[in-house]
Amino acid sequence: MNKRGFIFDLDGVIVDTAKYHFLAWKKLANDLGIDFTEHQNEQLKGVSRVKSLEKILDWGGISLSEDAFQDQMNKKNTDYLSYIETMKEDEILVDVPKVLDYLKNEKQPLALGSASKNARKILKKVSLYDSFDAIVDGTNVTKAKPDPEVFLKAAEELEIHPEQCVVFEDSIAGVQAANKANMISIGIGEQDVLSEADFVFKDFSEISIDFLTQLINKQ
Ligand code: B16
Ligand code: MG
Repeated sequence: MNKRGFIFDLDGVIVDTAKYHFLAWKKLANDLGIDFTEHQNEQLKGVSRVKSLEKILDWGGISLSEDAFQDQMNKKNTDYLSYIETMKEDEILVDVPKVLDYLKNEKQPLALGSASKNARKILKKVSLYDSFDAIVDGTNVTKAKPDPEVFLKAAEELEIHPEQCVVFEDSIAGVQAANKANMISIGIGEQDVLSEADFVFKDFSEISIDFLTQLINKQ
């Protein structure tokens, strides 16, 4: 049996926390008098907390002292954590368990590759912490997506060559990171947004067992 490394992004792929990031960033931006659109939000997906705040301030033409910057970062995270505090298994996105169970059954190594520093906390909340052979998150990397560091580290931990890895991603930055790592990129979301991905599906309900079998056996 062929072995591939299957790497899953977290926010927007496994759980719908992308909507909570959006709400928290929008509140922060609006409180600073900065407009914040869905289109701008798209550019923050998969991007680290620091880089996201830098971008928002840049859009608003605002500069902050180091302390004030840190205060805003903390504020955003406190707000975000208040949303995820009550998360349960029912916030796992459609058919994610079907795909994880199938790959596990086929003895395929599974990793999480997320930019979030809250990833482990969220996985525990939705009882998926033990579903992965490796977890690489925002606490383990120094370079943010689109840098491929997070996925290359995940591949290393799984002991699978990057070219034998498959990445599921909902963000433009994450798809670019997977492509830079020479991995197969699978976009979860809209085709026109994630056009750089090798394959795009609206969600996991569109991913068939046949497709996964072909991925495993692809030379
Ligand atoms: P945190 P992912 C990313 O997670 C989110 O997409 C992005 O919106 C967020 O800013 C980033 O994590 C950092 O998250 O503030 O929780 O450390 O999509 O790579 O799983
Ligand atoms: Mg994501």
